[in-house]
Amino acid sequence: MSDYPFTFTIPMPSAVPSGESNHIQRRLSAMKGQFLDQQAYDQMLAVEDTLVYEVYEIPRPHQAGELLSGISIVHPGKVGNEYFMTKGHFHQVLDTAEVYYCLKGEGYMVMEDPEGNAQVAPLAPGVVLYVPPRWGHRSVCTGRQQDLVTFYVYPGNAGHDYGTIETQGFRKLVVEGAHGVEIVDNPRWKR
Ligand code: S6P
Ligand code: ZN
Repeated sequence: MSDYPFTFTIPMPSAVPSGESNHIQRRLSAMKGQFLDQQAYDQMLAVEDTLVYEVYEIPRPHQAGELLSGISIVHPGKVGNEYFMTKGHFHQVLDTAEVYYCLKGEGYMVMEDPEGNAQVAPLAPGVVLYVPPRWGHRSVCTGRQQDLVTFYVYPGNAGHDYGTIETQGFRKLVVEGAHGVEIVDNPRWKR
């Protein structure tokens, strides 16, 4: 890990950052209970433990004053009619924000605050999304064949709270409907 100012590049189309990074891979098996259609999930998993998304995190100390940045890549696919997505989280230090810059693909950022206010923002190349403090967030890839690739930056001390989302998911789901992508209410969600 560099103690000096440093640069890196994000070569396209791979979007794998040059230089040192922590590569995290999340497969279907790591997402039990996250997709609404449990039967479709079990059937898919029985065939293959598909790679759903990857993160390349630029290594920095997880402490206040630092910025954590990296690349998030959500692969195309669906479980039932629900598009592949990240697990999603609130920041453990709830009062910390995050910026996403979309480099490639198409999709949405599904967000909500602890009071249950929901927002779903479209992502496309060139879109910068500011996720304010307190808003949980999950990225969803709606492309048929293309990855959703975003660059993110957030405070080093933010941490992750996955438990709240694991319990009942986000208020909104992104699914393929009769006429394409639809944002629908999550029937499992309770205030
Ligand atoms: C971290 C930031 C992203 C996500 C990544 C994977 O605060 O929001 O780096 O970690 O998109 O999502 P998740 O929900 O599995 O951490
Ligand atoms: Zn985050």
